[in-house]
Amino acid sequence: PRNSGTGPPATGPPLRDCQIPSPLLVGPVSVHLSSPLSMEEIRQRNPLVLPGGRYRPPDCEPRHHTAIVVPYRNRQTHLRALLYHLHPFLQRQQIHYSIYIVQQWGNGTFNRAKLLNVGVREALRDEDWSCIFLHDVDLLPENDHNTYTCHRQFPTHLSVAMDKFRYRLPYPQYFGGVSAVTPDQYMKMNGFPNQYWGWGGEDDDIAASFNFTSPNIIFHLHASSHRCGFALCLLEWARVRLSGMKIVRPPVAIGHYKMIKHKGDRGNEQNPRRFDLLKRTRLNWRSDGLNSLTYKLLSKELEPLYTNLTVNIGEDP
Ligand code: UDH
Ligand code: NGS
Repeated sequence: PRNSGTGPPATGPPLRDCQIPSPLLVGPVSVHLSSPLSMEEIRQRNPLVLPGGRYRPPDCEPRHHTAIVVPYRNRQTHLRALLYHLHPFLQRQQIHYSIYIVQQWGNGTFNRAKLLNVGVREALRDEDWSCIFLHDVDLLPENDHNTYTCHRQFPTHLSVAMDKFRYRLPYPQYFGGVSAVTPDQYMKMNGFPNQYWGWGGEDDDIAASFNFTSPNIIFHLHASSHRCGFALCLLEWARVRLSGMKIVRPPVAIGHYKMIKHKGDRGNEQNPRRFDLLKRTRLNWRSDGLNSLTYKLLSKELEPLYTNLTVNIGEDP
């Protein structure tokens, strides 16, 4: 059978390649956030999704193989909204994909970037994915022309126009929300930092190149009362740039996302050390990342709509 999981199909005549762009795309979609369906109802609406949240287009050979990695703890309602929305969205794009929820075990301080590292490593154990998406659970794409595929050369930042930032970037170097890398790009930048426990800064460590030609950043940081004095913002380089790459983005009209509103999470309070860490990215990026990642995978379950990885990533030292 064709849809027997990951990897090339075993039997049957060869299929034609999927068309680019997919003829199933509809463009802008309205995203409703009220009372998401149950997991069972979502499963019924997505009959071609296989255990582990895997999918392969049934009638053409996909050109893209994308793993979606979601850092996660205790956001059930958001997770249902994401799955309800993302499965049909990705199927319309005719890509071969799988959704990985990387759940931090325990009540210790949350660590988004470390969970992303775990997700990338575990996803690549399953399959030779050509692209890996790093996806917050509360962001729903609003236009399916925003394809979940990677740029050949450079990391991509997708969530360039979020409703909460009035559909523009909060500051030019913002890299939070939804981004994507190929395995090669990920290796080149030594993955993501493992040392950012709590909220903030880990996305800037990956991509932001703070400088003073960009008053928006300083404005943004002050306006949102983040402690970022003049000297502290003098962060010249982050790992994407240090590893010789730059960031690519879709047009603002296409990179629209709706964010599910919520309060800050317990266990993910602002990290007071983030600015000190950011000042040291240039020194630390080669030694902190993929090559220093340690964790214990506690379970891996193939749920009907996603692969559930529960992981002990240790505690903030
Ligand atoms: N996440 C969880 N559970 C948590 C914390 C974070 O699943 O307890 C995941 C989730 O995928 C979320 C992502 O990590 O989308 C980023 O979390 P975040 O709280 O940093 O970012 P978000 O954009 O919220 O969701 C920002 C508003 C709260 C900030 C308060 C800081 N003053
Ligand atoms: C910056 C944070 C980023 C964060 C962005 C948006 O200030 O991690 O705000 O945050 N950087 C630092 O704190 C150094 S948001 O408005 O979504 O809460 O992603």
